[in-house]
Parts: sequence; structure tokens; C-alpha cells
Amino acid sequence: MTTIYEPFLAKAIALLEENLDISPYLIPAGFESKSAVTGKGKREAIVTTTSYGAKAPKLRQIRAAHVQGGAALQVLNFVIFPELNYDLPFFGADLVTLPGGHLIAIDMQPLFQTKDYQAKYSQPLMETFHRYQAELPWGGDFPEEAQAFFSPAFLWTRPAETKTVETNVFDAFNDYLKMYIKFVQAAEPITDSKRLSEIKASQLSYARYRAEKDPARGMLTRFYGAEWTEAYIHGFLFDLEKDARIAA
Ligand code: DBV
Repeated sequence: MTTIYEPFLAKAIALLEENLDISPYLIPAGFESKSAVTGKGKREAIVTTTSYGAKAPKLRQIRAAHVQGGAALQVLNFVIFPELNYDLPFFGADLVTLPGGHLIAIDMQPLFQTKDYQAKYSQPLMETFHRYQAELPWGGDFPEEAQAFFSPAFLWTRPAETKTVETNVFDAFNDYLKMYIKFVQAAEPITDSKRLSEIKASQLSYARYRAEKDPARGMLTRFYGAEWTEAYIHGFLFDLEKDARIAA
């Protein structure tokens, strides 16, 4: 049986393969797939988390974590981290289905909250954003401290119907990723050393924030234990600090 976010991941990989020069990104041993049994008696279920990893000439890491634990527990967290010599935003999608409902976050997360940066990387998305916002209204409650990391085109919504995820959210995810690929194709390397150090600082701050505040930490820890979860978060999901070029 296909699960709700499988078509999203398949489409993302297809778009990336068609448009960019994709190659594999090494997934550390033990993180390719992880399963655990949860619940007791009739509620017993297997929860499996699988990883996808790729890279491209301008993209340091393209990675997904796909959690599958039955109809009421499905997550696709998909993030693209550009190379440090490009001013490209991050592509971030958090597609979450829990017993309480669906929670959807899709954005191109900015390196800088400046007018110039928004004109370059958010403005071109605003028409798409407004088109989807009619069907996918603002999801409410949102951690204040996270706001610094989002763009004006941040789609944050809690669809009541699964059908909405399969149609509107699927289309929005595709349109955002297609636009992101265009940005990648147009991006020119940054050579100015001051700008390069600003990019590095911003990338680090983003990766550290995401690792520290990962909303999946509690869930993953319950399923797979703290040791595996911390290793997965720091060693694969948000691994920038482990990159040799950062350590150097
Ligand atoms: N979120 C991740 C990773 C996940 C993941 C790596 C491997 O960053 C899943 C899985 N997100 C996940 C889960 C929940 C959320 C919630 C399981 C539900 C947590 C729960 O209710 O127990 C966007 N995701 C959230 C929330 C936000 C985001 C704001 C609600 C958190 C809260 O209310 O405190 N994730 C967050 C974000 C981006 C993102 C800022 C950027 C696009 O990917």
C-alpha cells in the first residue's frame, strides 16, 4: 500500500534527477533504515524510518527522513542544504501526519532577512504562495523563535482532509521545489570572502537551530532510543557541523 508521503518523495527525486546532476550522498551505516515495534496488543505496530541522501554540484546535501508507522503516523521531512559558496536558501518541507491530524510546513528558508535577499529569493515565490494560501490557510500557533528562519512565502497549514494533502499540498510542494531548482540553476558562486563568512555563519546557525529544536526528537527517541536519535540528528539530518570544511 502506498503511504501518504511516498508520492512526494518519489516526485522530488524525479524532479531533481531530471533537472540537476545528482549523485549519492553517503548515509552513515545504521541510518538507511531503522525499525521498532511500538504500542501493545491490538495497537502494536512497526514504525520504520528510512533515509534518502543525494548531492549536486551546488547542493551539499539533499536529504529526507521518511517515517512510516501506519495511517496515523507518517512523516516526510525533506531538506536541501546548499554548498557554502552559494547564497541559495534552504529548501525545507516538514510533512507530518499524526493521530491529531496533518501539519504541513513548506518553505525556502532564507540565509538572510534583508530586502535584497527577499527580492531575489522570496518575491518570485509570492504569487505561488498566495495562490495556495486560499486552500492552505495559515496553521496558527508557531514557535516565535523559529520565525527568524522563515521566508514571507512560508506555507504553514493544518489540513483537515487527507484529500487536501494529496492534491493541494502535493501541488504546492512540487511548485516550490520546481522554483527552487530554477534558483539552483541560476545560482553563481560567491567569491567575496566577507559574504562567504556570512553564509557560513548563517548556515551553521540554521543547522544548529534545527538540530537543537528538532520537533521529532521526542518521537524518534521513544521509538529508537536516545543514542540512535542523537546520532541520527547530528550525524545525518543536520550534519553541517561534522562537515570537514566547517571543522577546518
Ligand atoms: N521535523 C524535523 C524532522 C522531522 C520532523 C527532521 C524526522 O525537523 C517531524 C522528522 N515535525 C515533525 C514531527 C512533528 C513536527 C512538528 C513529528 C510533530 C511534533 C509533535 O507534535 O509531537 C516545522 N514541524 C513541527 C512543528 C513545526 C515544524 C513548527 C510544530 C512544533 C511545535 O509545535 O513545537 N520543521 C519545522 C520547521 C521546518 C521543519 C521550522 C522547516 C520547514 O522542517
